Amino acid sequence: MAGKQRRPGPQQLAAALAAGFRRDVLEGLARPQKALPPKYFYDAAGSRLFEAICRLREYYPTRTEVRITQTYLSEIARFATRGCALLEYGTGEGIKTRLLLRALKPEVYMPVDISADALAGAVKSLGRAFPALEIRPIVADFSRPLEIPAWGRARRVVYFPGSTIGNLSPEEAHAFLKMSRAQVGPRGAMIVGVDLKKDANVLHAAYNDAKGVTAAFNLNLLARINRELGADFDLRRFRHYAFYNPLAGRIEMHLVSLVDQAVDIGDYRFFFQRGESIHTENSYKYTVDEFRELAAQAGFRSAKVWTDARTLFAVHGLLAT
Ligand code: AVJ
Repeated sequence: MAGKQRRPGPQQLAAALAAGFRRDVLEGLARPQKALPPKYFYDAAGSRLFEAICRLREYYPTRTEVRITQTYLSEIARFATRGCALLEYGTGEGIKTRLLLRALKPEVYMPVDISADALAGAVKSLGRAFPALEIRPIVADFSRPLEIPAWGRARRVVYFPGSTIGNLSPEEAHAFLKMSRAQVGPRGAMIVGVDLKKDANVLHAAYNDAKGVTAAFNLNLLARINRELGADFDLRRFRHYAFYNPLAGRIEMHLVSLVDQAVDIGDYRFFFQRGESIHTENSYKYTVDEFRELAAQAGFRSAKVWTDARTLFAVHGLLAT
């Protein structure tokens, strides 16, 4: 890295991210509809709980996307082109990425993640599995505009699996796709995993599992605020609540206060009425055509769509237009 460029070191980055967390929490809880950004679910405990969610019988997206990727791997690799420069948003839990890396043999692989720890772990294990692969991890919050330092000369492809795009509102997803389109350039491509609209009962079960793992995942956000910001949330006084909102086309997750209560975060005190909620996540679902339209407005043509036999999940192959 050139000495002239002012890039923050790991310590500065960690401090900036901690300050961002605090600001986002205080700002979110000050709103009339209290809300917290879902990107903060994934501390070490939250990442473990999310991995447990992915193994749940009710939670179909992960295993369905893995199956689609396995089934159509050679087609997907042909679509993206062997030897491309691959940028992934998020580090994922590995299986899909490993399949793709083995089939694609990218010139360079650049995982982008907000968590330096998650990135370091991924780089270590991927480095062992793919000793010849050049890996350039990028610690960054991809929900904001970011610059990718060095792509090389190969064709640019963005991989965005896991239906993470569902966490964004359609307007935010549009902006995000446009940013990705600018990054990959005129010959670029994108592979995006998108959860499909379906029977609301199936969706409901996926976010209200019988073992309560999703509830624990949701409540861990309050535990994290206690741990990192010294707050005094009593987790027994909040309950996980998730439902499908058919008009908006999204699952909403909330934490509902079971009593009138006050919570302190440092010098700030927040009041909760019995029944009042903190909105913690949206998970938008798109039909194939809806997502095609969204991509088209951002300068992409959905050239390929791979789905499973039960049409639970879609993997879109987008080409720059
Ligand atoms: C990682 C955003 C795709 O929305 O299904 C799982 C997160 N939340 N269970 C999703 C999640 C509750 C997940 N995404």
